[in-house]
Amino acid sequence: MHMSASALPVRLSDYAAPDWRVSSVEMEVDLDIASSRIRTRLTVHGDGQRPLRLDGEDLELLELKLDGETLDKDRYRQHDDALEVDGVRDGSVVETLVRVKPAENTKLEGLYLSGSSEAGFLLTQCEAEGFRRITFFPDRPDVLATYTVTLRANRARFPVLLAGGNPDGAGELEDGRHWARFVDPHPKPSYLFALVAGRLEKISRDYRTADGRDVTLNLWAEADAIDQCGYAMDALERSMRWDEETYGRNYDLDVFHVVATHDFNMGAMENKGLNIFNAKYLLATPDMSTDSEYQHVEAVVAHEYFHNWSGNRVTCRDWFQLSLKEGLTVFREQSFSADMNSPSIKRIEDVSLLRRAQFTEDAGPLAHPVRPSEYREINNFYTATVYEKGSELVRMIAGRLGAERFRKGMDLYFDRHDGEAATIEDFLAALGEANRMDLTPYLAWYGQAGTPRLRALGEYDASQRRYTLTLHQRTPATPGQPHKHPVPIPVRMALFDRGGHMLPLHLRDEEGVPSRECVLELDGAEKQFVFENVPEAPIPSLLRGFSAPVVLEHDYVPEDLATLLRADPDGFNRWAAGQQLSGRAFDAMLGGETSSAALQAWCDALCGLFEDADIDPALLAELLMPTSEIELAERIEQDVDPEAVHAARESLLDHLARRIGGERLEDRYDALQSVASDDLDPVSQAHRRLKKTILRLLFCVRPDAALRRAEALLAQTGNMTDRLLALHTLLQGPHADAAAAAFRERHHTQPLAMDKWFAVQAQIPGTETLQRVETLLDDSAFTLRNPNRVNALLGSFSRANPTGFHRADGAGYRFLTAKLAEIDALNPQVAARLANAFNGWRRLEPVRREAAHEALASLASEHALSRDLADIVQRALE
Ligand code: 0A1
Ligand code: ZN
Repeated sequence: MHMSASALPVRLSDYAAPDWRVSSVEMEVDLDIASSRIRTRLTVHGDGQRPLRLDGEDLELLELKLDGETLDKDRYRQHDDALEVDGVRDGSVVETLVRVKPAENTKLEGLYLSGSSEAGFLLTQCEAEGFRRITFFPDRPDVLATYTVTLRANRARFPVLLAGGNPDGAGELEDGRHWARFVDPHPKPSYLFALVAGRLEKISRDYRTADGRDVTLNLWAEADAIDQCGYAMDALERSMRWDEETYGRNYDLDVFHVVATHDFNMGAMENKGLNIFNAKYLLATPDMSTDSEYQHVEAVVAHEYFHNWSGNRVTCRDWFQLSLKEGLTVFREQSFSADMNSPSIKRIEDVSLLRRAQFTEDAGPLAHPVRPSEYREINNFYTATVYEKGSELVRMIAGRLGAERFRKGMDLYFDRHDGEAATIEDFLAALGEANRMDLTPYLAWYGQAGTPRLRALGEYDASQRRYTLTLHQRTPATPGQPHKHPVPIPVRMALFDRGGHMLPLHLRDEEGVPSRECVLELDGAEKQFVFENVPEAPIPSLLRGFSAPVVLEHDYVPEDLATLLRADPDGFNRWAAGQQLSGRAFDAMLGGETSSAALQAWCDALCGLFEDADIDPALLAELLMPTSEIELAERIEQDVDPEAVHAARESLLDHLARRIGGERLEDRYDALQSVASDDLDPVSQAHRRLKKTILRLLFCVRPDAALRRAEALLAQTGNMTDRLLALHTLLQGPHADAAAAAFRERHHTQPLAMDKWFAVQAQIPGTETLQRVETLLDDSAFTLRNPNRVNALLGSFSRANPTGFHRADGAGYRFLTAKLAEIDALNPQVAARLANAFNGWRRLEPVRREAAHEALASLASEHALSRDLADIVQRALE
């Protein structure tokens, strides 16, 4: 067994307050591409009982001083990952000088180079543990200090020098060098440190906060992209206003910088006063970006800005509390996006992401609680569970409190813990105490992995006009957690009559005016709820708005789901009903039942909605699409055959397309296309969304008609949403290569467009695609060094192309593991994330299961893997 010597796990139960704290950090950084020097002075505090231990990784120590005196070798010890200094006293100043090599840093963690040595710029990424790759420091989030940072560099090569905080002077030095100083008065953990240096352009805007501070907003990018920042600037301003209005939170420095880079491991980073963004979440133009990318830019700009309070002003005590900032900030970001756009479409998107990414994670070998209890590599815990499920937990609690009480609780949380490193208990305590409520039962959600199954059983007693709803919960076992406890589950619900009208709810023992919607609290394993005066056997609409992150099990007859799909006034619930119905139709199809009642009911309802002149076209587009292959595969307990899943889903689409009819599809598409514009307004966006769905359906019944329309669209359109739709369609026809070449020719100078070019080809269904992906590896635009490029080609292939990746001969698996070994040597974080594609391997049918197992096992045995990748592979194999 090769793998790699894996470190001992870090455990939440072992948490101890730091021996040494740091009150202030002074840094002097001499920047250069090949070699940079960092001098750091730390003022430290502690009782002196133990040596001062500073984390450090890949640092060359040049000097070490304690209270001004250079230390002899017998006064300190240097380990692989730390420096231990003896004789440190309370209030001592510890000074280190180190050298690092940014251009050789392919991990993109610490100080690194974005772009080429000649034209690129320097930047840092510190979360979670990158600061220790810049200087020696107690690199843990509960050590908060103020930072004074002086940057020095050659002016011609690095005209722009930025660090987090307020500017505090700048000037010239000898030999064409210059300097700039920044002071951040807000105590912060080291993971929020950042600097940027190079040739960058900016756009600026003045902003006055609600509490009267004048702030300069600067968005920075390389010269060729600076005209692509306008949309992000507007989004930033909207985010700032929203946080003032919704949470009463203002920005707190004189300047706010945001920088775009094409070389970034994640989406973006909330460094105090100096956010750094993966360019794909900052730059946007109609010619280059899809509608959904515009939405992402708005959401990620908001997310990082919102972190200024939920994460920066109040940070996390330790990395187990990661969801304290991430779950909360995703929740805030989702609420903002819902306010800026269509709330029901936003909820549909969020829930379908949760089901695709988080439910699958929770059902596989990497399942972990929102607050994990141990980790080997923290970078592997920036997961859908910590982010998306974490957000659902905040949403549940916010729903439990109601808007006004939630705001009161949030005020207390922010005020009480401002400048502190807090825990999830602190969060629940503040929300509870502000409202004299006990929210501790919700803590159970944070500690337990797995998606609860909520069973609902309805019984109608006609003689009593009484409807009894029994709710029952059970959470399947997950790795390391065989026994589960009940969690509080709020079930928002309504009752409908057979005609699709909502019934007034007379819940037994409840006073007051009957409402049409209520929230039932399931606070144990099982509970019954009795509704009186119910005139007929009702259709329950359960878990409205997705009121809890659970899987709902209820024995609906298909016709009842169809009624909800047709008639529920809430768009999200219509979609949820349609998803359940298509799931049932899928089950039947997979079992060989090609014309099930569920399929009929689904097609009939959608066919009716297709003719409905009042329905929002964006919603219609969502309703017309059956559940994704990834979610459908989750319905199968064991022996998943991805090809069979694909075929069954295709046949659902086929039936629907035939039921609606080729002619009607063509007419509707042509009508939408006749009024098409490239604008970003909601109506144009909704039309594009519907056009995409219709072209997909049309391709099932009249492929030639669909291909003709795609050709025309590719030639005519001025926006990326349409162009990508056209390319996606044409890639499945006889002129695939010509279409791909035309797109490449047009966009070869735009990295973000080229990512889509790689991605859309990697997603062509079928066993042939592996060959195409292998060829694309040799394209001059491909490189394993750029995370976006790797994710576009290899991520799309392995995660968004089930029939391509899961070839029965195992070639997809062997291909991916070979690439994983290469990528791991360059960038462990990227490799580890890519390896998640193997998550569901144990549930595959035996032939594929064996092939996947073999590929994973040889990856582990034949290579010395990074801690990041070894951790994922090990857990997958356990
Ligand atoms: N905190 C960032 C995400 C992030 C996490 C880790 C990173 O490097 C390993 C970079 C960014 C966010 O939630 O936006
Ligand atoms: Zn975040």
